Amino acid sequence: MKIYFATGNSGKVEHAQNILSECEVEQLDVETVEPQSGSIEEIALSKVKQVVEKSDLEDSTFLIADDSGLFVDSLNGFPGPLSSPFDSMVGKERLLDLVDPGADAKFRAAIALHVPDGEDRVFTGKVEGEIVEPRGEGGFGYDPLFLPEGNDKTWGEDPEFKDENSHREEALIQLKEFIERKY
Ligand code: ITT
Repeated sequence: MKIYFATGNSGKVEHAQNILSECEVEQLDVETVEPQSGSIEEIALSKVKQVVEKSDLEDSTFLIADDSGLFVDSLNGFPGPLSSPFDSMVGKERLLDLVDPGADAKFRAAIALHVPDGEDRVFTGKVEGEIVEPRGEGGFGYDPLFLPEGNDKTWGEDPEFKDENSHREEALIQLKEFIERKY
């Protein structure tokens, strides 16, 4: 089975291909407008809907889109769905102007699936941890600032550990189980 992944981030596609090993995952880099919403589930669903409407996809197409972010508990989940603009406009390290090291936070991912013969669905994943002074060069985005619960290395220091224990990994495994059950 072929699944299109609507994203500009090729790392997300590579990760999905590793998990969805029975499928062929192909990147579809179509511009979408992210609605202003506090819900990554809603944003991921909106991304697939926009791509289905915009693209000339066949009726048999399976399509996924991901929305993800870092949610700081004491900031009511900020930056959350605004993680990408906060980093590009202000800089991710500036999160430490808003909270002290040790602040509870979580990474969350939502992956929306469009199927040809049914309702769109969302699969989610979450990893709890805390914000620390940046450590490590690995991973991307906020990885150096995130210390997952039960580990003494940030995701920037230990990207291999992250790969197997991430919010996106959890959502992708649920997606894989759903596809295996239904198709
Ligand atoms: P697409 O929207 O095209 O899929 P993107 O990279 O812009 O790609 P998002 O809109 O989901 O993805 O933005 C998520 C932002 O949250 C991303 O730019 C990072 O700053 C941060 N983020 C999400 N997942 C992350 C992870 O696993 N590690 C580090 N930062 C992450």
